[in-house]
Amino acid sequence: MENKKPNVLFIVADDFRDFAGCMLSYPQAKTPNIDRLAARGVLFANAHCQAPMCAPSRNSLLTGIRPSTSGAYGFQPLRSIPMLADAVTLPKHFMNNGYYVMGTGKIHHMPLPHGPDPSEWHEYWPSFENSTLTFNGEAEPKSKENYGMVFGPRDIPEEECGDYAHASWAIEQLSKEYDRPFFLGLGLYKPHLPFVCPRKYFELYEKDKLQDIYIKEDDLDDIPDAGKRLVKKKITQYIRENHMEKDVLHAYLACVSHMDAQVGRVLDALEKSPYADNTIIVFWGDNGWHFGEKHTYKKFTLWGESTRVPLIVSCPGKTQNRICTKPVSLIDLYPTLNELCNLGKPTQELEGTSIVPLLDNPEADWDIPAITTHGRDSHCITSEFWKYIRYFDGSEELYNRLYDRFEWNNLAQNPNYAHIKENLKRFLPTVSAPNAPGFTNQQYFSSDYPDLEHWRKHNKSQ
Ligand SMILES: [Ca+2]
Ligand SMILES: [Ca+2]
Repeated sequence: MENKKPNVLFIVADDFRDFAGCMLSYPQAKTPNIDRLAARGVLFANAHCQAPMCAPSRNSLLTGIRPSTSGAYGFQPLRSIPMLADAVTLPKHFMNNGYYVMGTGKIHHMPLPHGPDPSEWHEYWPSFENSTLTFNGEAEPKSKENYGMVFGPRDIPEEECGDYAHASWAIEQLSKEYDRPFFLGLGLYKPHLPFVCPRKYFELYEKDKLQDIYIKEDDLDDIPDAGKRLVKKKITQYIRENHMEKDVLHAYLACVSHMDAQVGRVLDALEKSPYADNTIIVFWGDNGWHFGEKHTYKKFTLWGESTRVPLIVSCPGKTQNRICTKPVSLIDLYPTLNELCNLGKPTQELEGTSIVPLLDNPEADWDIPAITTHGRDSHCITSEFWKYIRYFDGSEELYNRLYDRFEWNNLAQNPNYAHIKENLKRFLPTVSAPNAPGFTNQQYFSSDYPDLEHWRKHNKSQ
């Protein structure tokens, strides 16, 4: 086995913010299987996506190219972006290096034309045209009135859920024999909206005992207009007016546990398979989610709730139950896997950095921050202790992550921290590609900010 290249099990969960139990961001979250994966790997507690939305986050990870370099800031299909049209994606790179490459579920943003395509995967289930299954119970009224907030328990057998089916297919592949190493991608659609899943996962939690999300009433007062314009006013008001905060949180946590259970089934299958000792496991979430923090819901911001994601890398014989607080990025996975599997030199220049040194020693010196981009020229730089945001209009935010973990106190205008700001600014991308066709910068900054009076009244009445 010594000389054999390792297999790769590559698992992504959609819209899964830092609510893995082992991350302690929301300690009541029940993710026993992700926790046990963390116990045999390195849990990156300060990992960030390159864009706080599905398509650009995944396109950047899959190509190793930053949104600011490619112009892929929005929901454009990967191959429609001129600079990415011929990029060798991560699965394709494995294919080029003699791997058997197979996938299921949501790994690319959507089915074709977003991807996956037959040139880069040997097999995709159920098909290249229909890559992600959803179950019948999800066909609920999603309307303008409810802002897509469909949630609640469903009385359906778990076996009929999309993610269950995707996991089952992955399990089946783990029972087969291969004449070469494999790359197996599993894209789980939960906990993405709609927050619906079998009732038993709702019953894991007592809604009334769920810990409140920390929200600072005047949190937006020290935030520049460009930041306020990221806030989703209407959906936030809708949830607050209808007193649905805890229901939404409860439903999300249930979907997290449902997704975690599918991860557990696949981990069990791998452990029982002949591949247990020679398979690298990577688990990641593509972007975060707000639950009212900064008076917004969903993603699409540069604040920590949107940018921070779970990331676990487990390499048999190499990693064991360690937590790394150094800043890392999803874009680092391409060069990391390239190094771990000793593949050939990647075709295009990769903009991430291999985090293998942090797998060897999670406390190694590391001065490369994580960079997240939302629309052209709006970036967030996250270091181990600081966070700096610079919007397209030059306005700024600066937070001390060590003493202000909720990013409440914007220090950007405080002259005492000017040197910190200057230091972080050095990492702002120097390339600023125009938006690739199909998206404009305005689409990222369309809403106005909420009427906080409304929220204050609502809070007092509770
Ligand atoms: Ca997503
Ligand atoms: Ca604030």
